[in-house]
Amino acid sequence: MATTVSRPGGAAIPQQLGDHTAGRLTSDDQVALLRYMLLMRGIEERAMTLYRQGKVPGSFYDGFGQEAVSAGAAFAMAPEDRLCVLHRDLAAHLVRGVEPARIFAQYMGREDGLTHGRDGNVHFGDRRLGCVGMVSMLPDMMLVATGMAMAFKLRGERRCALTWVGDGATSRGDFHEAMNWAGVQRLPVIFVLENNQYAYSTPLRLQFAVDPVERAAAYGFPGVTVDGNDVEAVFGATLAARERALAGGGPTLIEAVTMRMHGHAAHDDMRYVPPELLEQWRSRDPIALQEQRLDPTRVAALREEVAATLERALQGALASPMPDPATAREGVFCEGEAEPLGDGLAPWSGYRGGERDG
Ligand SMILES: Cc1ncc(C[n+]2csc(CCOP(=O)(O)OP(=O)(O)O)c2C)c(N)n1
Ligand SMILES: [Mg+2]
Repeated sequence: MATTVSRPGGAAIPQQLGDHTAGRLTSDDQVALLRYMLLMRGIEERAMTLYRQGKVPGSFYDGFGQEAVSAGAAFAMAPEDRLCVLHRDLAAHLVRGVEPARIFAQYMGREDGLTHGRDGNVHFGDRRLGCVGMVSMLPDMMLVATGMAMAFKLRGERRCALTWVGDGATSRGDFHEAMNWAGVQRLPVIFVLENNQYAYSTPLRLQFAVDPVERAAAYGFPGVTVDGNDVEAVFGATLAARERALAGGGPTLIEAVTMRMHGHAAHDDMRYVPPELLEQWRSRDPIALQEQRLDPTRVAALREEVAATLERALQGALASPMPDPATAREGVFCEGEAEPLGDGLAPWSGYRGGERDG
């Protein structure tokens, strides 16, 4: 299926959708991808309400409209791979096995959250599931992912690291350092460039003169562009990049073209975004696109199941206590030997009985 994705002020990007995935995703996989996107959207919608009720301290960031980027990329990764998850990539945590109740609790600063109340909506990751929680300095997680990939190479391990990176973060020096080292060392790392048209209020045309995906060639590895609202296209591109990395082919930069449908954070009314641009992207909602591929009866049942799951999760999180203030200084710094990261879930059925067990 061929379609186009347009950018404001730029030429249309031709897309070849579905080519990578033909024959690789079962209908259960397709439903699973939709489920992760519905969970992400449902959690973030409910969390926005909690924020407005004053139950979420600090700021609130979401990835409304970008669900396909984290769900599709994380779904292509194996349990032993390692992920650095950014602020608009909630579905990646879900794919790796974080329960929705823990996410609600995290946002509300409760004891049962991933950080037990040490942080809120953005900086978290379950290291037992192979995820590194982000730090705010962007795009430092590219360097962390590159470092993990360097370790895999030095140890001769057949594993891959992946991080997401925003369009705005590509203008920083760290982006170039990570790209350069990954290219020189041919490291098994995947950079998913989440091109959502804006960095805070700055549109793409004020950020760079050359599309950053084209920079990959300058560092000696491929840059590919996919429709970031098509979860199967993101999955397919990530799977291909992972296979390349494991075969010793080195890194890939995947540009997922999408749109930030909400403000930078909950405080931002995004009046600087032209309404017609939003309308254009609203008609390409990633959840609606995936639903069109599936049996409507199955979709309806799934939506009901997700709503019930989220209601239970929310009630569970609301019942979670606030952390004991006396413990505030515990678990902030590493004491003693650091434990290695653990393996996460990798629900893509293609790993069952395949390379993982073989
Ligand atoms: C080094 C650095 N400078 C500034 C900031 C403040 N900041 C946080 S998010 C953001 C915009 C990031 O835009 P982009 O990379 O496109 O990601 P998006 O928020 O659009 O997903 C900025 C400037 C930061 N976190 N790190
Ligand atoms: Mg951006």
